[in-house]
Amino acid sequence: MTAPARPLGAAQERRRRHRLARVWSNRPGWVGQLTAVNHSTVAMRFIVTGFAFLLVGGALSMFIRLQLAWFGNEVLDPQRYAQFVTLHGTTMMFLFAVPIMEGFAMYLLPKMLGARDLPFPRLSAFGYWCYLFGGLFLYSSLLFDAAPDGGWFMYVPLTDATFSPGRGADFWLIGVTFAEIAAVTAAVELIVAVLITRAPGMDIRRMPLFAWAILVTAFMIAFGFPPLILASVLLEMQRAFDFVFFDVARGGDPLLWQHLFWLFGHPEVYIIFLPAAGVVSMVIPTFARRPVVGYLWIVLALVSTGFLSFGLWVHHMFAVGIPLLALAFFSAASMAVAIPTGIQVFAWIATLWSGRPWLRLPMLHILGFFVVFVLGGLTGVMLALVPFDWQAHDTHFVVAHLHYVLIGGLMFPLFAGLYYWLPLASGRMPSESLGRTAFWLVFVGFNLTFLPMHLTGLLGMPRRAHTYPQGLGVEWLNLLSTAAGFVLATGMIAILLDAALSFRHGRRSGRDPWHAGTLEWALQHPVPPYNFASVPQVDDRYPLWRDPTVAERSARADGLLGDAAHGRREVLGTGVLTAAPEQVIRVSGSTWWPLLAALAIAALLACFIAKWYLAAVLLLAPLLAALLAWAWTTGDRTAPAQLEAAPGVLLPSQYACRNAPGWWALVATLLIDGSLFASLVFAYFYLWLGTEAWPPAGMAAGAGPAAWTALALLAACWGAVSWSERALHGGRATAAQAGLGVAVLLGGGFLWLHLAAVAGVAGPPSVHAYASVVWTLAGFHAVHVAVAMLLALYAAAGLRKGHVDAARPLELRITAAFWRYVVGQGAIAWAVIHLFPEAL
Ligand SMILES: [Cu+2]
Repeated sequence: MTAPARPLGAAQERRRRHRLARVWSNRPGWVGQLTAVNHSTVAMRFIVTGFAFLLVGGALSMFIRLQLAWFGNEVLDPQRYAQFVTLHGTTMMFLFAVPIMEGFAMYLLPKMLGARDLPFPRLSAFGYWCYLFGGLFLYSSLLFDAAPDGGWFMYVPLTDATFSPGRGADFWLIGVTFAEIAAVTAAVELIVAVLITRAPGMDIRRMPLFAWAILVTAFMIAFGFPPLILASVLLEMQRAFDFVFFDVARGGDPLLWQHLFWLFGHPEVYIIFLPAAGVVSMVIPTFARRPVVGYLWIVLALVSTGFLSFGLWVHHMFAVGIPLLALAFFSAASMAVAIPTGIQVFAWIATLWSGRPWLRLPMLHILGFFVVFVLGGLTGVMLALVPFDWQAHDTHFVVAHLHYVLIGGLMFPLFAGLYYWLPLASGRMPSESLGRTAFWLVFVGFNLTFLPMHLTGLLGMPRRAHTYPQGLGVEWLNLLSTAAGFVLATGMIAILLDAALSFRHGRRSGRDPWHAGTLEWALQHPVPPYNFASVPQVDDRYPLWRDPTVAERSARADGLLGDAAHGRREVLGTGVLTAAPEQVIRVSGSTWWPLLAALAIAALLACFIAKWYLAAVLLLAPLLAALLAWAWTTGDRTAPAQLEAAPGVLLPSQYACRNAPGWWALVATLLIDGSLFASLVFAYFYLWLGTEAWPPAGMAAGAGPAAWTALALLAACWGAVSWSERALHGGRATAAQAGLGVAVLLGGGFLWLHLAAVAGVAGPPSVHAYASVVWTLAGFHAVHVAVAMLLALYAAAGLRKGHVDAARPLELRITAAFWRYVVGQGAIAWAVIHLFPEAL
C-alpha cells in the first residue's frame, strides 16, 4: 500500500506542512502549557521533572553521607536520618528511575516506530500530572513536619498506626500510589503504541530493540505494580479505618506486606534495567557501525527476564524464616536470571568486537555501564547464595550491591541515551570536552563511593542506621565514601548542565550526526510537533542504512497521512504482527480534562490525608464529571467509518476497526486489574494459611439464599450485554440500549443483595482479618460493578446520539467485554467468600 508519488510545487508543499504544524502544535502561552497532550511535550516534562527529582534525591543522599562521614557525627539526628533515607530511596525509585524511563519511552517510541503520536495523548498528560502531584504530596510532608521515616520499603509493623502514629506513613502511601498512576497509564499507552502504531512494514522482526525492551517492561509494570498498589491501599485502610491485614493479634500477618512489596520490588529492578538495556542495544550498533549481533537472542533474553524476575521476590526475604525448599528454589532462580542478562552482555560485546567501534560521549557511558553493571551482577550472584545473604543481610554490602546494579544498570545507559538522542530534541550537539570531564567525575566518584561499602558491610556496618559501632575499622572507608560522593554529585550536575546548555550554546548538528540506522534519525532536528511529514515505509531493522532516501521521503508530505486535510490529529494504525496499514486513529488535541481530572484526585487525596472523609467522598462527584467529560470528548466520536489516509487510500477509522486502540487499552487495563485482583485473592489465602480458625468462630460465611440470588443476577448481566451486542449487530440500536439498561438494573440488584449478604456473614471489618479481607474483596468487586454500570450508561448515550452503530460498534464492544470480565471476577470473589470457608 504505497501512495502514488506526485511531485508537488514548493508552495503547495509549504502549505501542507503549515497545515500539519498548525494541527499538531500546542496552543501558545500558559494555556498551551497546561493543556498540551502531544507526546514530545509530555515526555519532555517527565524527563525534566525526573531529573529535578534526581537532584533533590541526590541532595538528600549528600546529607546521609555527611552524617556517616565520621563516627558520632550529628548532622542528622536518628529521626531525620530515617526520614532522609526514606525520602531518598522513595524519590530515586518512584519519582526518578521509573518516570524518567517512561519519559524516554514516550519521547522516543513514536519516533522510532514512525508514528505521529502515542495512541492516548490525554492519558500521558494525565499520568504526568498524577506523577507531579504525587511527588509534591510526598515532599509536602516536610512542610507539616510529617516526613515518612519507615524506609522506602515501608515494612509493617514499623509503619502501622501503633509505631508510626503521625501522618508520615499516610503521606508516603497516598503520595506514592498517586504518582504510580503514571506508571500504570504509561504501561497501557506504551503497550498499545508498540502493538498497533508501527510504521507500515515494521513487522515484529524489524522492531527496534528499544521498543522490545519497552514492551516487555510495560507488561512487567502491568503485573508488578498492582501488588504494591494493593499493599499500599490495604495498609492505608488499616491505618485510617482500622481494618486488619497486618496485625497479628487479630489474625493478620506483617509478612503479607513483605510478600506483596517484593512481588513488586524485585521485578522493579528489571523494570528499571530493561529499558536501559534497550538504550544500550540502540547505542552500541551505531557506534560499532554495524547491525546488532544476536537480535533474536536479545529479544528472547528480554522476554525471559520479564518472566523470571517474577519468581525471585523471596530472595529479599531469605532472612525472615522461609521453608528450606523455598530457599533453595528462590536461590536457584535468583542465579538463573543472570543467564539472560549475560546473553545480552555477550551480544553487545560481539557487536563491538565485529564492528569498527567509534568512541564518542555516549559510548563512554556505555563502557562505564559495562564495568559497573557487571560488578553489581557479580555481587548479586553472591547474594543469591542463601548462607552469604544471611551473613551480609542488612549491611552496607547490600547497599553497595543495590547501587552498583541501579546506578550501573540505569544511570550510565541513561546518560548514554541522553547524549545520544539530545540532537533530536535540541538540534545541537553536547560539548564533548565538558561531557568527558563529567563522565570521569561520575565514574571515579561512583566507584570510590560504593566500592568501599562492600568492605564496610562485610566488616559489619549495618545499613539504615544513622551511625555505626566504634572500632569496626570502617572510619576512613566512610570518610572516603563521603568525599567521593561529592565528586559523583558534581559530575552528575555537570552532565545535566551540559545537556541543558547545549540547547542554547551547542554546535548545530546536521541530520543524523552519529550516522545511526534507525527511524528516529530520519526526522528533522529539532523534531517538528508532528514528527514525520508523512508516515514512512520500513523494510529493514536499520532502514536508514539500507535506504538513505527514507529520510527524504518521509520529510515530503505526499505519503500516508501526508496532509492534515481533515484538520484532526491522525495516527496510522497497523497490524499487530505484520504492521500492514489497518486504520486511521484520530487522537486528541490540546485539552484541559487530564489536568482537571488529576486536580480532582489531588483535592480528594488531600482531604483524605487531612481525615476530612466526608469532603473526600463529596469530591468524587467532580472527579467523575471530569472523567466522563474526558471520555465523551476523546478522539473523534463523530468520525465516519472510513477515512482517507492518502489520496485514494481509504482505511477504517478506529471506531470501525477490530484492532482499535481502545480495545487493546481494555486488554492491557484488564491485565493490570486482574493482577490487582489476584494479589487480593493471594492476600486472602496467605492470611488463611497463617490463621488457625478461618473463618474464626462466630463468623460463618456460608452461601445463603441472598448470596445465591445475587450470583444469579450477576450472571444474568452477561446475557444482557451479549444480547445488546447482538441487537446492535442486527442494526437495532434501540434494542441494544434496552439490553444495556437491563444490565444496569441487574447490576444494581446484585450490589444491593450481595453487600447485604456479606454484611450478614462477615460482621464489622475491624474485628478480624477474615472480615476485613472478605469486605475488601466484596468492595473491590462492587466498585467494578459500579464502573461497569457507568460504562453501560455511557455506551447507551453513544447509541442514542448515533456515535455507536452497527458499523462503528467499538464502544459497545468494550463495554460488553468489561461486563464479562466483571462477571468472571465476581464469580471468583463470590466463590472465595461464600464457598471456600464451607469447603474447609
Ligand atoms: Cu531482587
